[in-house]
Amino acid sequence: MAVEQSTTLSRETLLDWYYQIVLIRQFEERCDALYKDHKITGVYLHLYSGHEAVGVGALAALGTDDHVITAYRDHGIALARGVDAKPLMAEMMGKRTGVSGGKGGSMHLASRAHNFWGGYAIVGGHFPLATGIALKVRYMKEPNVVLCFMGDGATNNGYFHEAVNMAAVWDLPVIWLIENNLVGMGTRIEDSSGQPQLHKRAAAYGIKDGGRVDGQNVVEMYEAVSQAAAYAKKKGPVLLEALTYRYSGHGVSDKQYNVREDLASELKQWQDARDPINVLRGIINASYPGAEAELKALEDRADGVVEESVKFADESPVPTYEDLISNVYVGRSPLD
Ligand SMILES: Cc1ncc(C[n+]2csc(CCOP(=O)(O)OP(=O)(O)O)c2C)c(N)n1
Repeated sequence: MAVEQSTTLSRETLLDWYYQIVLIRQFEERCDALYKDHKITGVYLHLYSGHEAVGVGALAALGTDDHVITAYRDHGIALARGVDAKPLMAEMMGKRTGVSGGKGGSMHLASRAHNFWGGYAIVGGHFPLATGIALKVRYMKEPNVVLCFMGDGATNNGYFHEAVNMAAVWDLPVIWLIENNLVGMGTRIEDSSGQPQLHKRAAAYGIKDGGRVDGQNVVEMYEAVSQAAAYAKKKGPVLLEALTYRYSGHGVSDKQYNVREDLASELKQWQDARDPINVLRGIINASYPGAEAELKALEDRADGVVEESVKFADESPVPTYEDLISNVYVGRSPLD
């Protein structure tokens, strides 16, 4: 799908996207610090830093009644979907006021109010759910679309074939959006995929190939997902690939970038040349020069929002025993 920059985007829209991208970056950097401070716990913490323009551009193209689902690199997508930073940070810290009651944590957070269905840690486990949600949309004759984010590595999980194929057979309104950051944990895409241009797999399922988009450019992401959504609602699934880069490795404990000079230099190249904040700054300066003071004010605003979210989360209580056994299949332990 050729991406046409058909829309003249307003100054207000571009500034709003700038704010969202900066908010995600600051939120994630703060999470990194809180993890190192043991305030956020868990085996992994996967940050969205570097990917921000993918989530912000893609979600700007959706309506509030559309559906969103993703894997474990989910905090940034939740913020871009409009989930408030306070319950999000509280969730990160496992607090009762968290968006999932403190029981989901970093990898399993969701918000029904936002049609944001999570947050899944089992790689590929959310693909059949995306197909299922889209089946419901089609069955109920709703005018909506399901946007399913995934990593490049996840496309080699068997669920990818099953879920994408069924969505194709039933012409379901799904956008399969691959966030190709070149690596799955420590394995390069060329070492795991026979066809590293992942969008080309669309041909195998007879669905629309949405092409490869610059995931560091929020405007291109918005345009591509807008076109994909229009197509998916009318005709069926679209497979879209966004090229991006993860700034903090697989998770914050990933030491590859500290010990491998080639990776450190690749990371630096992406940060220097393709950082989504700088790319958008360039677009804003080209279209609406003289916005420097406003951009700084937006950065300060994001800083304040993150600060408040940490305070809120810090002061929130942990879940009670009753909380922990609510909304689960088994109420009390048989030993009680
Ligand atoms: C079914 C399954 N297999 C293996 C894992 C371990 N694992 C966690 S993340 C990951 C790599 C996924 O990479 P990708 O989909 O590219 O996402 P990214 O981290 O790049 O965003 C693997 C293999 C898992 N969580 N689930």
